[in-house]
Amino acid sequence: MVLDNLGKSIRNTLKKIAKASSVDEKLIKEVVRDLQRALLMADVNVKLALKLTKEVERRALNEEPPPGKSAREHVIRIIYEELVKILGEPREITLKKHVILMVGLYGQGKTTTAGKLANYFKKRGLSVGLVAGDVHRPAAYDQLKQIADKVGVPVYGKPGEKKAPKIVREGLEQFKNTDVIIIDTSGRHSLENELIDEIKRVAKVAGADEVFLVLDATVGQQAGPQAKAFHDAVGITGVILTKLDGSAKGGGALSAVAETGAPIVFIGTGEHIEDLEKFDPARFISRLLGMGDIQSLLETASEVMDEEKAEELAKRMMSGKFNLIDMYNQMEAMTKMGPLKKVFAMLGFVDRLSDEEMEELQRKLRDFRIIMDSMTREELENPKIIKSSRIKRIARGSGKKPEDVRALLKHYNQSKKAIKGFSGNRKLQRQLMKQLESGQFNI
Ligand SMILES: Nc1nc2c(ncn2[C@@H]2O[C@H](COP(=O)(O)OP(=O)(O)OP(=O)(O)O)[C@@H](O)[C@H]2O)c(=O)[nH]1
Ligand SMILES: [Mg+2]
Repeated sequence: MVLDNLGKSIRNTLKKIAKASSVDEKLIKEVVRDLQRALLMADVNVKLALKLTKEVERRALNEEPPPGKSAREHVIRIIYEELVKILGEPREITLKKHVILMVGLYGQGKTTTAGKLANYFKKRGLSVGLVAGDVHRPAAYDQLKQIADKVGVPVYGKPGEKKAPKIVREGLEQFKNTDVIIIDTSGRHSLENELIDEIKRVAKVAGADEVFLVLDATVGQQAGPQAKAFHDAVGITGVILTKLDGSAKGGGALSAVAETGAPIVFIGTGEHIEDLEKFDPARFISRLLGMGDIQSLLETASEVMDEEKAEELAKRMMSGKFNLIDMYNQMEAMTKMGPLKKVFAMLGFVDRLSDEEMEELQRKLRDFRIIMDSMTREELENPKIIKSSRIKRIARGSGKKPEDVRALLKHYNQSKKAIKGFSGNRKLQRQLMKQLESGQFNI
C-alpha cells in the first residue's frame, strides 16, 4: 500500500491511545512526539509537521470530547482531522465530454498516466481518444500506441511530424465525436522557456478543460515548488502524483503539493494501467490509518485497533451489529490474523482458508474497497437502501459492473445472516468464548 511505513507508525500511535487506561497530558505529549517522528520519516516538511502536531496537541489538551464520545475517540478524531486538513480539498472528476492536456517534466509519467486515465474513463462508459502530442521523443508515438492498444482506445498521431499544435488540432478534429480526449505532450529537463512556449501554444489550440500536471512523487518536497512553477506558467487545473508506490518521499510530495493549493486529482500507484486512484484526502487518510472508514474506528475504537483481540470482535458480532464497514473490516482482519481466521471458520463463514483462498479473499477485498469508495456514508451504514438505481450509480462511479456491486451486497447479506444466527445461538457463543479465553481454537 501507498505510504506503508507512515501508515504503520501512525496506526501504532493510535493503538497506543486506544489501549491507554486514561488520556492525560503525558500520553498526549507522547503521541504528539510519535506523530512528529512518523511525519518526518515520511518526508513531510518540518514546519508543516510541527504545525500539525502543535494543533493536535492544542486541541487534544483543550477541547472537550463531544457528548457520547470518549476522550480516546476524540483524540483519534483530532489526529484524523488534522491529517486530512493538510491534504487539501477533494476535487470532482468530470464524467462527461471534455479535453484533458497532460503536462510535466521528463519521465514523470505523463504517457503512462494518459493511458491510465483513458482506462479510467473507458471503464466508466465514456468513449476516449488519445492524441500523441509528444513530437520530440522518437519512440513517444509507439509507446502511447502500445498503451492505448492495451486499454482498447484509438490514438491519433503522426510519427515524424514536428509541430505539436498541428497534431493536436488534427487530433481534436479526428475525435470530435469522442467524449474524452487526452493529449500527451513532450517533457523537458526543467521548466525552460522553450517548454513553456510550446505548452502555451499547444494549450491554446487544445482549449483543454483540464490541464493535468504529472509529477513524480519520488522528488518529495520538491514537488511543491514544481507544481507552483507550472501553475504560474500554464495554469494547471489539477496535479497527478505518480510513483507513490513504495516511495519513501510520498508524504513529502503529497503535503507539499497540497500546500500550494493546487488540487491533487489522482495518484499513480504502480506501472500498470489499473494503478490509478482518485484522490480524496479523507478517504486516503482513513485508509492510511488502516480501516475502511474512520467513523467505524471511532465507533468501535478498541475492537478495530486491537486487532489481535479476537474476543472483542466476537463480542461485537454477538451484538448482531453489522454494516458494510464492519464487513470490510472483518474481511480485512481475516487476511491479517491467524486466530481470527479460526474464529470465522468456527462461525461457519469460511472453511479453513488455503493460500489460494486467501489470495482470492484479498482480491475480493480490493474490489470491494473500490466499490465501497463510490458509496455514500448513508449507504455504507445502511446497505438496505441500495436498490437498482443506486447500484447503477455505484457501478459507474467505481468502474465496476452492476453484477459486481450485487455480488458485494450478496456477500454482505450472507455474512449478516451468519452473524444473526450466531448472535441468537447462546451455546455456540459460550463455546466460542471458552475457547477464546483459553487461547485455544480447536475446530
Ligand atoms: N512504479 C511506478 N512507475 C510509474 C508510475 N507512473 C509511471 N511510471 C513509470 O515511469 C516511467 C516513465 O513514465 P512515462 O509515462 O514514459 O513518463 P513521461 O512523463 O511520459 O516521460 P517523457 O515522455 O520522456 O517526458 C515508466 O517506466 C513508467 O512505467 C507509477 O505510478 N508507479
Ligand atoms: Mg511521454
